[in-house]
Amino acid sequence: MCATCGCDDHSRTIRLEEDVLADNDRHAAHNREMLAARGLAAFNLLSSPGSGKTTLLVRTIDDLRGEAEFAVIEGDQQTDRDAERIRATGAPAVQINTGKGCHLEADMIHRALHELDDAGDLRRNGVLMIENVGNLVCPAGFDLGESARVVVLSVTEGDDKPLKYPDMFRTADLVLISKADLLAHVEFDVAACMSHIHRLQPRADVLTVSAKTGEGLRAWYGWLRGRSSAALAPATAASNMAESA
Ligand SMILES: Nc1nc2c(ncn2[C@@H]2O[C@H](COP(=O)(O)OP(=O)(O)O)[C@@H](O)[C@H]2O)c(=O)[nH]1
Ligand SMILES: [Mg+2]
Repeated sequence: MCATCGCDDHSRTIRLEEDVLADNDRHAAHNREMLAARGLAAFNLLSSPGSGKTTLLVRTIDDLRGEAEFAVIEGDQQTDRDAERIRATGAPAVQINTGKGCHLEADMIHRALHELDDAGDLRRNGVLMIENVGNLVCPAGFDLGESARVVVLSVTEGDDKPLKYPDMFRTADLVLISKADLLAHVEFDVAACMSHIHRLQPRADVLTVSAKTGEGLRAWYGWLRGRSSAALAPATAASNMAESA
């Protein structure tokens, strides 16, 4: 009997967790090789449900049309509603339903990559967007082989979320504070939120955006270009951006 939590075999639980994560890391490394071989930049979008990930992806694909070739992997517990929203833009999308699972794992991404590849949808030097399952806890622990992690936090969720879900924000390369058009209607202190984020991850970039009004999207596209130089050519950027703010 484990003295810490009273379970039958605590050490076995920890060993199993370590095995699962080590196995995931092996698949993630393989995904990274596969993406690098094709010159693809891959972004893992993480957030709680409803923060605006799919809406932002749809607008990004529309605004950067002609500049970048996007492919999308959608993670959800059930339904292919988000993949359908992406396909409506003309971009290819593979839906992964995790069922009882609360996060995407690297081997799921590996299978989805092959599905996209077999269909001829993994364009050389393109951009792969991975929308993770809405959850601020579990997805933080699973490397998918992405180039960078983008955590989306909407202003309706409260500025204290980085403090409550530190693992998620500690692994962020970029935090998008979304639904900025609602700032006038909710109590959300952007400066305080940024300070919480930077205490956890000093190197994280933070941008305030609204997929509805277009506020901050120029900076988001600039960040994407910086992280996927082969895929997004700055020379054609200005003509394709529909910044309204
Ligand atoms: N006001 C406002 N609503 C938004 C914005 N982005 C998304 N939404 C709304 O938020 C809800 C959830 O959006 P969705 O993209 O499905 O979130 P996801 O679950 O993170 O993919 C929908 O009702 C969207 O219309 C935004 O920038 N401003
Ligand atoms: Mg979604």
